[in-house]
Amino acid sequence: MKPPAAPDVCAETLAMRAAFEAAYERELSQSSHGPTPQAALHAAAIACRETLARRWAATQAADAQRGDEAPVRRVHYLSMEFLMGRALSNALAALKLTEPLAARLAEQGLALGDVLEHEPDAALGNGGLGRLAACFLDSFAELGLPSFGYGLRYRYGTFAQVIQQGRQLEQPDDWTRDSPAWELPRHDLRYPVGFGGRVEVDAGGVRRWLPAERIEAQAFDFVVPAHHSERVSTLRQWQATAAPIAFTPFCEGDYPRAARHQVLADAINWVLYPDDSSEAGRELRLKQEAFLVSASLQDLLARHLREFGSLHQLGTANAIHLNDTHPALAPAELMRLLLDEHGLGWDEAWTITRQAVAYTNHTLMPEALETWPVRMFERLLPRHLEIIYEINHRFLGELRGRFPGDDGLVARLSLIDEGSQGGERRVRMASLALVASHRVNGVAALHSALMVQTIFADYARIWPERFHNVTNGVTPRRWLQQANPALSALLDSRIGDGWRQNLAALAELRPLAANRELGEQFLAVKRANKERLAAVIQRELGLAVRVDSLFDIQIKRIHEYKRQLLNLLHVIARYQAIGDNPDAAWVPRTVILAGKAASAYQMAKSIVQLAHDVARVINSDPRVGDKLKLVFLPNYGVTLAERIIPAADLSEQISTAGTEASGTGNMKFGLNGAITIGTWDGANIEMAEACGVENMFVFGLRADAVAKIKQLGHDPRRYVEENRQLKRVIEAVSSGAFSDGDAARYRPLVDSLLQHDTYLLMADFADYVATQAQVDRLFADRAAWAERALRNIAGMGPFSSDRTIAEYVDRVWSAKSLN
Ligand code: T68
Repeated sequence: MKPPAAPDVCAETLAMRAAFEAAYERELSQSSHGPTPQAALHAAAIACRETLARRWAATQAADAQRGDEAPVRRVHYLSMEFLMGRALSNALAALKLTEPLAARLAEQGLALGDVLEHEPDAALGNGGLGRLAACFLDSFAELGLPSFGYGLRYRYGTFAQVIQQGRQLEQPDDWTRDSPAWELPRHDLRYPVGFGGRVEVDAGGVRRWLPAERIEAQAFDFVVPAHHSERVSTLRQWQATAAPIAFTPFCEGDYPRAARHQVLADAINWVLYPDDSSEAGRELRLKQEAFLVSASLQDLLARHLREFGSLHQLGTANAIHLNDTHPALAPAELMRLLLDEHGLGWDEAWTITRQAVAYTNHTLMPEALETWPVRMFERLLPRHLEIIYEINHRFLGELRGRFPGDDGLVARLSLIDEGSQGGERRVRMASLALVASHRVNGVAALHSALMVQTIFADYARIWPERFHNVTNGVTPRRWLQQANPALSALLDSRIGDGWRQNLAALAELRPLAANRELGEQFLAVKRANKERLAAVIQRELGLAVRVDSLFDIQIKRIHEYKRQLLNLLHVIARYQAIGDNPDAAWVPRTVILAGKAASAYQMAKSIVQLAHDVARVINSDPRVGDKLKLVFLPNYGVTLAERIIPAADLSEQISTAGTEASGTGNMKFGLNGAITIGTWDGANIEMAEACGVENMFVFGLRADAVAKIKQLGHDPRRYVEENRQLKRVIEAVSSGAFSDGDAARYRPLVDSLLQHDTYLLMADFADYVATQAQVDRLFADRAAWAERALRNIAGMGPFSSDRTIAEYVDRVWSAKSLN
């Protein structure tokens, strides 16, 4: 946490600006087409990158550890996902270059806003987990934490969502094609990663892995600047490079064979999360995880050895953080490196591993906990499997000592699922992460509590000290300062700009929340943001929406537990009610959805299609007019979220209680003055506590009631029979009212609701609809709405990722003991 020596700020700033302008002009002069927005974007990125590269070197020099002094722990954040979005706007703001560049662009007849729009999103993540990792990089820099984020350099990110006739199609997102050259390639950082082969035992009993294939990992650094210092943080992403072409097949004209190994290596970097519905997809995913883990740990070890000369302090000088179980191979790989490559004994290697490793869980769904078939491990990672067996052997031995005769406990806690129900034997990655970690945390208070009561109850019983909570947060630099400049300026004018660095300062807004003038100003800002979003909707979908209607927004991955379907059921109910009584005083609403469905998740895709079918019918019904519109914005991502969130009046956070680990969209909306309609779930609960539950719209069953209903047996049909409104909604969907009479289209969806209703939509429907009516009433009173929105903003201080990272440092990464 040592900042680089404080420079003479003014001289430094001027010198940096001059260097930026010179680099910008130099790069632009290379453009064949003159100062086009694309050329300006590229030139500005390169010019920023030069400054970032200098700051990177200064930060590394400041963070260098020495064996003879107590080191500040360096954090290594391993994550398969980093949902970075665009970088230029953030970099310009951090480097205080926004104004100079805007002025220069104006001279060239360009607008900064247009230039920024040409940057593609780095969409290297699925959802909240990946975006959280990106927020953490921002906070690492801001808090001056010695750190590295480690990820994979995906060529196509996730996928681009295209809607055709109301259905989601997935296309490769070729984001690097026009990407400005942000990255710093590190040609000197290359590590071999092995796959397959066999393990040999020599005469002395020493085991040696002879991989059948070796793929080289090369580092590319993505530099993330702090806004209030000259520190930067690093996202180091690995690129696979294979050996050159095979010459003999090439000479024989068999080019596919000559390059086959290159294609296979290349595939590691193609796409995030290849469709796991096929064996090939699953195998590729495991290879990706192993590749990330091995290259990152080799990098860590090389740095540590350079600085310390030996490995003994590795566990106290470094933290290795597992962002969910996707990098949970790390303890096995670290053990392999320490034992096989560096000759340490088991006990010392295990102590180091346990000191360094910590794990965050992001989901309570047992089916989402990662496991891998033992035979796939044998084939790809035979030495790792041996090490996992040995860890398990020692762990189960201890367990038998502590709980003699409790075979059930041993079977439940084993790192290997023996496949007793006729399935194949599998490695339980969460168990590996738990056994190897000195700290395990959930991401919101309820989630952490449920984690130790449900999925990890047995582990929590034997190691209660290991389990902690660290509630998520989001970076105010991107999610307020950058996404909502107008609201940021309003806040600055009332409470100063300290909130950008210390979000707790938002509490100063609380005494002003009832101020009429501020309320009016807030509503004017909101209206301007809604106009911006309305223009996007017009451009994307050719649909005009009323800017003074209530913008009711749900944006997130499409998943049954997140209950976009409940939202649609309410929209249909409202549509039917408007049809019955079109002349009533309806509060006009625009319901906006966005989100991607995983490519193999049929139910989620069906929900996307239903949204489009319902939208088509409602939006073209003349009886409805402006009273209700339904909008699905395609290809949800970080940049679209930056446009949508500042325009929201109402934030939909309606997961079944006990299913959403935390949510972070809820925080972004709150920060931007949207009022939440939500269940008592995830971080909604802590938001209600911080903002005042009376300032939110809370509805639905609580987690304990959900558990009880499930235990007693849920009968969804009873709710349908007893509620005429719900019955009519379900009948409309199942009879084909939204699918041109095609009653088969939504049969699986309706059957699932009527027969199982796993996520209790039927049980929560009535309360949800009644609560939406309260929303209408409040929205009709503009001053009261503004006051509540301001009270929400005032309460958002705790939800900064700066606070989250400070807690990780305190509760997880500094923890020295080996409980
Ligand atoms: C999310 N998880 C939680 N998982 O759903 C959300 N990727 O409640 C929480 O706020 C957030 O994590 C941050 O803690 C995800 O986003 C994934 O995207 C995922 C799941 C499986 C595999 C890959």
